[in-house]
Amino acid sequence: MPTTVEPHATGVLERYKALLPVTDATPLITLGEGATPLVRSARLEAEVGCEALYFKLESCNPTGSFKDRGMVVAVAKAMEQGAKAVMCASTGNTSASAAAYAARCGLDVYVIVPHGNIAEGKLAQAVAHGARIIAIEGSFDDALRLAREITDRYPIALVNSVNPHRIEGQKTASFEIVDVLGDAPDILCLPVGNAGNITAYWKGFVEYYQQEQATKKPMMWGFQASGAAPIVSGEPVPEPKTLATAIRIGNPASWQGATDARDASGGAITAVTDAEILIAYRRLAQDEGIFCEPASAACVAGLMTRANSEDVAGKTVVCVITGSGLKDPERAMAEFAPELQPVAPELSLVEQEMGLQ
Ligand code: AN7
Repeated sequence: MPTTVEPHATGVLERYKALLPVTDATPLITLGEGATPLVRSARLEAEVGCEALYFKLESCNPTGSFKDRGMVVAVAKAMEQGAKAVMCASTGNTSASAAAYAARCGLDVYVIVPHGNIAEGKLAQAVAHGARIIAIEGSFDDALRLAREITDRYPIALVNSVNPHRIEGQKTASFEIVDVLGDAPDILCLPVGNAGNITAYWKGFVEYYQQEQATKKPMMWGFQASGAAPIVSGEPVPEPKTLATAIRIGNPASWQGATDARDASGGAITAVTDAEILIAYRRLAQDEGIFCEPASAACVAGLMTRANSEDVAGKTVVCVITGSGLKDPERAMAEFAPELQPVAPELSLVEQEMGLQ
């Protein structure tokens, strides 16, 4: 264990304060984020053909996504600077996380979302935490432009990943992976939307390497949905489309960070189709016991595809499960649910339903 880290401390700020922009004036707020499980694959590993495949279960964070790691730092720094309100644009998870931390800290919170393209569980979280929700007839990219304009004009802190404190917090996931594996993995797979997370992971791996906590850095394999793949095509997508609403983003704010991570790591950012995402979503749920949201499945879909053309033999691979399947129950029901026909509470009918007769 690196000496700079307090593994048993609660929360990202306390645990990694030596490696974060924490000052004496930073409130060490927490909802218990971070220290998420790194779980080895039960079935897909053999199929992919790598030495070891792990899933980093960021869905186990307090609001059910990786956003909490960055949000706790962004909100703490906003409070340190005297903010009374925070704001974000969001495809859902950022708004859920911002709403939770703002509620806990007594801040007002405004979230601006693309109407009709945010999963129900995420909206429910934002509503429950008392966020002021502005739905626009536009995309996430429109929402982010507006959030930037508003926060330029009013004393409201912007807590999207364009806020560098978000990136600082999110880089701690890399530290955890190295701490658990004893070194960096060979390949890190993750979905790419606004591209803050790939930027953050890379920053974390580079810092740990520089501090000699790791002997290598992973290749960064990022995956976009084919209908929302601006970094793959090299130009913004005016009307991004994918059922993975979390990554339905046409002009990522951290574009440069993503391409830097890709190029410096010898990695790649490629596209996966919605059909491939749904296959991985099903395989994770039914072969691994991991219920994630479709955007998270994109990186497993991508790994399964790339493993056909790239040599992964002997490699240790980590896939980041960015968000919980509970976020998007409608997708799960649409994908898996048979029409339920209730039967009378009689043994023979239950046996019949179970296929025992
Ligand atoms: C589950 O919540 O952009 O590339 O506004 O929710 O860092 O954007 C969410 C993104 C991957 C992509 N997986 O991460 C938002 C938002 C899940 C996500 C991503 C998101 P970035």
